[in-house]
Amino acid sequence: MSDEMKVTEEYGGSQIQVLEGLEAVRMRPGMYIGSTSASGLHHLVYEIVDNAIDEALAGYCKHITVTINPGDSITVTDDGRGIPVDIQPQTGRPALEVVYTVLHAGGKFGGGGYKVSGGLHGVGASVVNALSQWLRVRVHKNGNIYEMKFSRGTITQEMTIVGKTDKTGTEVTFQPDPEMFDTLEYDYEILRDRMREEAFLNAGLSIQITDARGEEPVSKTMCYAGGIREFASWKNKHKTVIHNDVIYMHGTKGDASAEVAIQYNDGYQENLLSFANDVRTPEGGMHETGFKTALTRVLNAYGMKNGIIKGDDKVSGEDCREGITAIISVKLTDAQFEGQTKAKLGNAYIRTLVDQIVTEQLATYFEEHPATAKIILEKAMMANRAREAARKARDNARRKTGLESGGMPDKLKDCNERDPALCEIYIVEGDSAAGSANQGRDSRFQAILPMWGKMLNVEKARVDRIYGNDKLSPLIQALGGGIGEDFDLNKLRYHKIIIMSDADVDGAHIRTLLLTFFFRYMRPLIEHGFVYSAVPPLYKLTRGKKTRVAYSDEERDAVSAEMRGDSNVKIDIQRYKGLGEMNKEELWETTMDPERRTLRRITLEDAIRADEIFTVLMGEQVEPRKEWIERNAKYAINIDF
Ligand code: TSJ
Repeated sequence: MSDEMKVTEEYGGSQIQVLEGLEAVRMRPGMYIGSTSASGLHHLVYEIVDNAIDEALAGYCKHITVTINPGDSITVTDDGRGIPVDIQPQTGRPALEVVYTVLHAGGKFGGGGYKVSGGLHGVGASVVNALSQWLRVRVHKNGNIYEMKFSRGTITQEMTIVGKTDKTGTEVTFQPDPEMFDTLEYDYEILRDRMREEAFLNAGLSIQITDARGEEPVSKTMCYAGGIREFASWKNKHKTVIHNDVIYMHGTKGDASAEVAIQYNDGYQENLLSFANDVRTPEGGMHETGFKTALTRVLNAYGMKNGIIKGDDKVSGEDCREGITAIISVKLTDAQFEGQTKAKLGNAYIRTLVDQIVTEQLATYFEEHPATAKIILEKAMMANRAREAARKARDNARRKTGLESGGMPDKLKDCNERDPALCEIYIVEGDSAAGSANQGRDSRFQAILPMWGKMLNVEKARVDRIYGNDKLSPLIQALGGGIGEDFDLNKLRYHKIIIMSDADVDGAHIRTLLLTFFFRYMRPLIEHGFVYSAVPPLYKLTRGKKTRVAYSDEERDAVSAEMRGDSNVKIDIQRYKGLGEMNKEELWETTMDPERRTLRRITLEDAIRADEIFTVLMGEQVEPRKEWIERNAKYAINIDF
């Protein structure tokens, strides 16, 4: 009690509130910056930069710099008007002081779920001040340089004019408080990536980030005149896009604005990035909902109107978003963040705004760019067919394979072992190779499944025909884990699934088909590293009664030289044309014996590549297929995964 009295004597009433406010921040920092780990530490920078970005949004600032100084203090500067320094009538204090000492209500992590401020952000300066061991701010304004200093939220130097200037702007340097944070080390890449995002989201704004901690400073300046249009193409930079122009739409309603940029690539991933007031909203929310609804509606309407979609062939929302890269950015003064991590935008009027913008402007864009519209729509219809086919295949698999009854396909030569972790299944191309594999295997733990005794002409067969017919049923049945959404790794009967096919074009096709199938319908198999490619030898070398094999041209030459030794005897070299040429002993020794074989584990990247090749090879369009084959003709023999 007496302490409080003393404070009352020394400070005015409003000062007590100030200290109590900032003390609250130091008592529960997580409430204000999310956490006191690395994420919270970096958040301090974002809070300060937000203020400078507000100045840019107001139209007064073009360039922001962020510097990590030696010792991990941070300096942020802008070339805006400078924080006001005049005395506020309500408090009788300089506005600059109020900015740093008065805790603003709410905050993204606060209880209210609101951000309340004149600008879009700019509530966090006092929070950063409270959590800084020291903080110094300099304002260039009115021809003067004003300076003020703080320690852990309290003033250590009142606002003072320390020099003259002909510029305007704000410069802040702060040292995060070691008493408050678990870690004090800034990660340059994290800050750079976030600043890049800010630069994309605020077209024309230049942000320079510098790491001045090392011998040589590292620095990057980011400025994108095209804003989120460039963001979308940047996201696609390692992808093959299916239309060159980024589709851009924007609009405003009252204080709120929304913009959307779209570009499709030839992949299957949905790459949707949404932001509210430059803050990522990974859980989506009203802006995403508005976008998705409108996109689906516009694509279907365009397809029906132009006779591309007939009758019941409507494409679903998911179909419309296969291969999409979309940036959605909305700005509003009363953003409500909801959900577990306050990462979901709750303002319903934003849904209406985004929906309106996309409905009107995307339809117009499609009218003006029919070729692009057609490409996108065809991709969605392709996605729709694949989804339909997968559903049919699933139904078929359920019916025909009687997963529940546990019936096994006739062609499967199963192993005796029952523990899936110890079991292997070889998927073998062709009947003769399967014959050798059957006789050569160790039947205790190795199962053999022959497939495509007579190759179906995969090159001509369409996606839905392959999945729709029963060619894959025995495989689904043998593996036992089901398919698609129902796939269950726990029911899998083998933990090594080994594709054994020839090193020729047909073999490559079969691997492509199988990998694509696994990738699309049993992806966990690949993610868990259960799929392998057998590596059969390419050459057999014979000297008298001695034979050896080689898996590559280099090895062939080395082995040949070794076998020949000093004598000048002839070594017979035979190239295996296919697995079918090997007898059971040869196959066991070179390709199946766990002690001697080589297996290549299939990675997700391998599968993604297979999926891409498959799409081109099996797709509807003849031209891309022809092009691909021409482009890859010289490699076709070596397509290998
Ligand atoms: F976080 C912060 F407050 F410390 C901070 C603020 C940090 C940085 C790097 C920049 C800023 C900041 C604030 N830059 N520019 C401004 N602008 C204003 O505060 C400002 C200037 C003029 C007027 C006016 O009406 O004349 C109004 C405002 C809000």
